[in-house]
Amino acid sequence: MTEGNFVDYVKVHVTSGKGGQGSKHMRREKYIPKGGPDGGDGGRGGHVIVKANKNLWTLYHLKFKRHFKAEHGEHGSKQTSTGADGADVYIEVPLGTVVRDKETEEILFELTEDGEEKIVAKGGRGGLGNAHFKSATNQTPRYSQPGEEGEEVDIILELKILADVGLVGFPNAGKSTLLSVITAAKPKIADYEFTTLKPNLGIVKYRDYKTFVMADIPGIIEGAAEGKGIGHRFLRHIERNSTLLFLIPADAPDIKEQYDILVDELRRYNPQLLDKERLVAISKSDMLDEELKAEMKKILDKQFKGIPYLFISSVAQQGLTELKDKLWKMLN
Ligand SMILES: Nc1nc2c(ncn2[C@@H]2O[C@H](COP(=O)(O)OP(=O)(O)OP(=O)(O)O)[C@@H](O)[C@H]2O)c(=O)[nH]1
Ligand SMILES: [Mg+2]
Repeated sequence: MTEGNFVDYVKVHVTSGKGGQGSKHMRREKYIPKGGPDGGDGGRGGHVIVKANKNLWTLYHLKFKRHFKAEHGEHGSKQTSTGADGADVYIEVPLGTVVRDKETEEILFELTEDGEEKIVAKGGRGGLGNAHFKSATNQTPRYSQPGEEGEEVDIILELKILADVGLVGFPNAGKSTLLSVITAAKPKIADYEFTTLKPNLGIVKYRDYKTFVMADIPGIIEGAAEGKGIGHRFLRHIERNSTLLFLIPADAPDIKEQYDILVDELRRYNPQLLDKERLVAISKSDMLDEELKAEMKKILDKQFKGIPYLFISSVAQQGLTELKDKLWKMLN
């Protein structure tokens, strides 16, 4: 997935179909002069349905298609034949899509499982044909019901990525490099801040065909929760991850301080993010020799107390198996 194709927010206009009109037909056949009412019911209007598809990762395919309209139901006809239902229209979305009413901003529903579907605009009911209205006192009703109107609504589709592990770190911490090394994803990597502008996803393949999904989001800086930098716009993409992997480079002036800033930004954005399991990876530790590492460990053990941390290097491929083992354990 290239960055320009990542779309996580779209507005669409949806209209369901109107129900078909019930028929007012009277049966007329050669040898049955007073056949009575035989008007059939109108068909149901088509629904507009939002459906989750696990093969989709963004809302890009909806970027240029902003209107969805389902068919009307057909009218009823003679011989009590019911009109056909209008065809439903499907809007396919990735797992983790939240659907809101544009006007009220209220969340209508979220889709989190493959194949899950929800009606977002209900097709109108078909009207009853006159055959239903025959009674002892009225043998020849000449009326039928009109079809019900369809619904029309503007909705917002918003994606919150459903990854197992979300990467959290300052810009340039080595997040994209890690993703590129332990998954097949090919994110852009460079020695400057805010290289990543849109989230990247990768599938980590792990012992005996186990897999989990990792999300790399743009770097977070102090003040992100208030809108500084760009990472805040993507913080919602870690709301659904079950585990957060903090990445702090070994050459950071103060590792624990960076960690505290990141935690604080998450808390300010959404305190529930802190209920997730956390693991800290000290990245780029190929830059440390064993002696320095041992010294840092002494300090970090005290600073991090119960918080699990480990040293990794994506470039030198160190600590990556241990990292995957730890993440897998946390996920299961
Ligand atoms: N020595 C060393 N350098 C690394 C390692 N991992 C990443 N780097 C370098 O760190 C720089 C930043 O790497 P990225 O992966 O782009 O960092 P990022 O966290 O994705 O940065 P943003 O997208 O800007 O948030 C690049 O120059 C990488 O080559 C590592 O394990 N060792
Ligand atoms: Mg990056």
